[in-house]
This record gives sequence, C-alpha cells and structure tokens, in this order.
Amino acid sequence: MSSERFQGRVAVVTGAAQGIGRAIAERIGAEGATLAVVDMNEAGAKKVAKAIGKNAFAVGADVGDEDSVAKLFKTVIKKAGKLDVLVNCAAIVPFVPWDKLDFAEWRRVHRVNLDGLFLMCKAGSDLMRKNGYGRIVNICSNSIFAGTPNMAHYVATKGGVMTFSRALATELGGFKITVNCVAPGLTDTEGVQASPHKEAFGFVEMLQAIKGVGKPTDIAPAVAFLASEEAHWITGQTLAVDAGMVRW
Ligand code: 4PL
Repeated sequence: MSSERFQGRVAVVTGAAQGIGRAIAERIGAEGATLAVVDMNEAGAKKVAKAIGKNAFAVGADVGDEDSVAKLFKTVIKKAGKLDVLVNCAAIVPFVPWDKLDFAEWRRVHRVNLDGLFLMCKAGSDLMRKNGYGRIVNICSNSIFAGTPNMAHYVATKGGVMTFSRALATELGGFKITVNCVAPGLTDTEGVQASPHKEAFGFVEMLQAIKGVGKPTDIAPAVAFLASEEAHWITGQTLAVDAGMVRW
C-alpha cells in the first residue's frame, strides 16, 4: 500500500524542525517509517517528532561537525538498528548581495550546505552499505538553473549538491543504494518568510507554468517517491519541483 511505503524502514531527515524538512519528515513518518527528526534546533525537532508519533524521535545535531554527525548515527543505530533512508535537507538559505558577500560568509554557508552533506553521506552510506539497501535524497534548489540573485555562495553549494549526488550515485550503485536530488523552487517556509526572499514570490510565480505559491507539502511527495523502494531504477538524477519555473 502506498500509504505504508516506509513500513519497516529506518529514515533520517535533517533540517526537520521546520520548513521543507519538516514536511518530508511528516510525510515519511505518516507512511510508517521509524524516523530520526534531526535539527540543530533540538527543541523544534522534539516538537515535530512528538507530532509525528511514537515512530519518530528527535536528535539535535550540527551536520557540519564530524563528531556531532558520528553521535547522530550512533543514536540512530542504538534506537533503530539500521539505516535505509537519508534525506539531507539541512541548509543555510542566505540573502547576501554580492557587494556584501565576504569569505567568512562564503565559508559559513559551505560548512553546512556542502561539508555537512559530505559528512552525512559518508557516515550514512557506510551504514547503508552494511545494510545492502539505501535511498539518499539530497535537497538541491532550482536556483542552480536560474542563477538566483543575492545568494551566489548558496547557488554554488547547491550546484555542488547536484554534482556530488551524481558522482555518489556512481560510487554507491553497486551496493543497491540510490542517490538523487529534489530541486524545489522558492517555497513558503518559516525561513523564507523571515527573509527578504519572501518579496520574490510574485516574480517566481510569473515564471511558473502552474501558478501559485509553493508549499513544503508540494515538495515532500517527490522526496518520498525517490526515497521509496519502487524508485530503485532511478539514480543520479535531479528533479525540479517548482511548478515548472525552470526546465532543463
Ligand atoms: C528561485 O532556494 O530557488 C529564492 C531562496 N528563489 O532559496 C532558494 C528561488 C530562493 C530559489 C530559492
């Protein structure tokens, strides 16, 4: 049954205290997964885990810190015994015009968006290789196709998310582990609403084939599909989920 696609599966979703990560955690949790709701904001992660139910537990972690990532997976193994699904959604979404962008800010965003992705995929895939099964879904952004302004460093990291995922798919194919990306467009999240990005909804909508404002629940189904068993023949791909704003 499609509503029980993740029965018996163990999943980790990062950045799951809010926004798109939260919607993904809720969706995979509702479909039966045993689930680690991971976020730097541990209190927020606890609230989300509690709302999902007994199959979910919260873990506070900084994906950019190697020790924190090691501790996270130790907790997952202790609580759930294995890892089947890893969704990497944790990211910094900055708004910094080029004139204001300095190296410290460039590094801050790379530390989470790319170093964090590397650390999570490295430790996560080690467990999946033992498991003989795995689904990795990395959250990208359609800004890599659009060249969205005021976030050149973010766009650079998300380009890395796509190309790294492509290479990782090759490395892990022999272990029955798939690696894919979902590339949302501008989405109505707490983070976006708290930033100047919220002013861009009208412009983005003008470019969309389908009109409207993207919600986290519009993104989660695509992630759940790529994280499911039946997506076994798809790997190394990036799927734009943005009402057709970009086509490539
Ligand atoms: C088109 O990933 O893809 C704003 C903010 N506009 O973070 C994004 C677009 C933003 C985007 C993004």
